[in-house]
Amino acid sequence: SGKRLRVLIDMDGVLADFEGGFLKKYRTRYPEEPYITLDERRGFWVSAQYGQLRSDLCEKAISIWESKDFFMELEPLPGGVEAVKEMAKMDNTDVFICTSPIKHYKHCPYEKYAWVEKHLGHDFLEQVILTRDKTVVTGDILIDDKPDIHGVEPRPTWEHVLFTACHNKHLPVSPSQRRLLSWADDWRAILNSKRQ
Ligand code: DGP
Repeated sequence: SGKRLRVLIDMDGVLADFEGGFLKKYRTRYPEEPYITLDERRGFWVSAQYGQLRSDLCEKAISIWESKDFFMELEPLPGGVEAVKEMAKMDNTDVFICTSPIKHYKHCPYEKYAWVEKHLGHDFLEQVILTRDKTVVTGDILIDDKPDIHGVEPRPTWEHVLFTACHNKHLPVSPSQRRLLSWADDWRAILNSKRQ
């Protein structure tokens, strides 16, 4: 085979259960307030949908992921950690975790590293890329649950494979965009399709 395959994997909504962790902590902190079930989630931005429900709920939602221990305590999504470990052992394959920290930087960047160390091991910290602009990172594939990924580079090198999440599962699939339905789906076939 030819050159090495570089796989970029998003963290929140792909490896770590941001949506489930958010809802659990929101309901604990604001037990009297209305909430949006995971089934009712639409759109990538949680705060936008809460703001539509009632304008003051936008900042209440934000307060959840800006809190200490929010990112650290996110549960792994089923099969994700195992898939990343298997992928990283494959021949001619480089795996990086490519994740955008929130701009409230007090806890999030530290806790993202701590999460990777806890679930993937200390050595895997070498593979972490924190960036607010994923278009400037080169790779063959980006597995990410955000439907629209834009930045300063108009022609990113990677193919964006949309990872299915509660907020994007109802979106019509454009014929040009491939999906990974979950980590039980055939991610090996997607990787192999990109190998020379
Ligand atoms: P990424 O999944 O790498 O694209 O990172 C996006 C981050 O933003 C992730 O931590 C989830 C978080 N997020 C989700 N909804 C909202 C929101 O409404 N506002 C902000 N500021 N961040 C959000």
